[in-house]
Amino acid sequence: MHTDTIAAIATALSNAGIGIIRVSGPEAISVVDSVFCNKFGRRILSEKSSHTVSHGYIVEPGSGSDWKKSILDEVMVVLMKAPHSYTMEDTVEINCHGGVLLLQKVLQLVLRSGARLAQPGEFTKRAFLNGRMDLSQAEAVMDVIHSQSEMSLSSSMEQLTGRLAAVIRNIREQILYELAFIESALDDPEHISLDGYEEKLYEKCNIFLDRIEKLIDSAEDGRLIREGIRTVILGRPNAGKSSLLNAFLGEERAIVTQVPGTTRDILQETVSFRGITLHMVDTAGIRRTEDVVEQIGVDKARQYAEKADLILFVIDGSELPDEREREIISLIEHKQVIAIINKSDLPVIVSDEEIKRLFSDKKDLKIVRISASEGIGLEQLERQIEELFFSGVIKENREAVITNIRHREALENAHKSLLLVRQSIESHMPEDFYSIDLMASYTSLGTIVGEQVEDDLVEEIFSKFCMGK
Ligand SMILES: Nc1nc2c(ncn2[C@@H]2O[C@H](COP(=O)(O)OP(=O)(O)OP(=O)(O)O)[C@@H](O)[C@H]2O)c(=O)[nH]1
Ligand SMILES: [Mg+2]
Repeated sequence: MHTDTIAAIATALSNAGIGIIRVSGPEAISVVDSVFCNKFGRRILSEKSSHTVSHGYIVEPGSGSDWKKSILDEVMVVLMKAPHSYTMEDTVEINCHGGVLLLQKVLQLVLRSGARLAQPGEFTKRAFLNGRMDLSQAEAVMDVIHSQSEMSLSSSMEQLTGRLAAVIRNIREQILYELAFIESALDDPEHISLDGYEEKLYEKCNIFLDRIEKLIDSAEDGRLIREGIRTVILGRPNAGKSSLLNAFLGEERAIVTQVPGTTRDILQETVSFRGITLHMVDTAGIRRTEDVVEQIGVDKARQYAEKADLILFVIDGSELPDEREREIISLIEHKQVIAIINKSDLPVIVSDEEIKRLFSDKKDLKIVRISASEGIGLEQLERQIEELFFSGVIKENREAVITNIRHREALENAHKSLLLVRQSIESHMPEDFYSIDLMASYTSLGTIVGEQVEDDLVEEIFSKFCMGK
């Protein structure tokens, strides 16, 4: 019944030291065999017996004697042959050492070698269909997973509204138009002529392909979905928030002046260091203000703070804290906070003890001293963030990362189908051939914006599962 091979990242996407990619299906062993070799560069997996662990490297398929140059990660590979696995199919689990980005790269390699990205819950669905568990057990697994990911799911939906969804809806509408046109012409050849239509459709396909390629490119560098730790810089006006953002970026991205209230609107940038990605938001300094525009900025700062994974609270070390600091603290009591005492190049009058007191002795409060304008203490700040991240206290937005992989796959499928349409036109196939691939492309794009019809009950139950389960 299920003849294809599926793969997904099975572990939480926080840079947790180890991440597992699970591959299941009749080709699982050969797929992994093409990207995995032992320390002598030999492909050994197909010779191994069930329930064994092999040590080796993930390499580009077909890298031959040059395999060492293409090493992506050092891994342990667990082999479980059918029917002695969770899905009761041949299953291979790759235990990677790298972080989130690396896991994605390895997964991409596995997908390119013949596996397909698993649907949410598909591993469990196979376990069910192969008789490993009954539906109620399967649903129980689903409940647990679902409750954990509910929060992050809503955030990924948020990210979907906007540019990406608009572009995709637009391409779909145009494809639908072409589909309807072909359909009508075939139905009513007397009134609607398909003369010269081939060239027109060919041109259209080129335009669609071009737009989809652009989306794939933007998925490549993470612009498609904002991923990373949602980090919000808060502080009173003039504390040095924008200077901090600029220091991280190494460029004058945000406007910095000595006038309090310089930043009016939020400013978002992606910052990466030591394998961690921060989605960083610079905000308007929080204070009471009569200025309408500034007030909107302050309100936005509050909203972003609420959704943040990490707050960087910038405090001007050369001035005494007052009610502005107290107000900010009341906003972020339940958040992961790093208190940053800035302007340490000036005579600093704020002590660690005072900050701790302001936070009512919050136990896990981290305090770092920096000078944003002089670039002092940044490394220490980065190390602090790194520590919080690797200890699992703050997490990367998992759904966004998954959504990103899923979108890319859907975009690539839509792209492939459109290439097939072009091929059919080139070889002068009958028009109903175009329809088939146009429809396939329409459907693939629909999975991104969630507008594809799901009528199968089992499909629906299992689609609520998380990836990799
Ligand atoms: N001496 C010193 N001055 C700094 C430091 N960081 C920022 N400043 C100065 O403080 C002033 C305010 O800096 P900004 O980065 O604009 O502060 P902000 O918190 O973004 O201010 P708003 O956008 O108005 O809320 C500027 O004149 C900066 O040059 C620092 O580490 N040392
Ligand atoms: Mg600013």
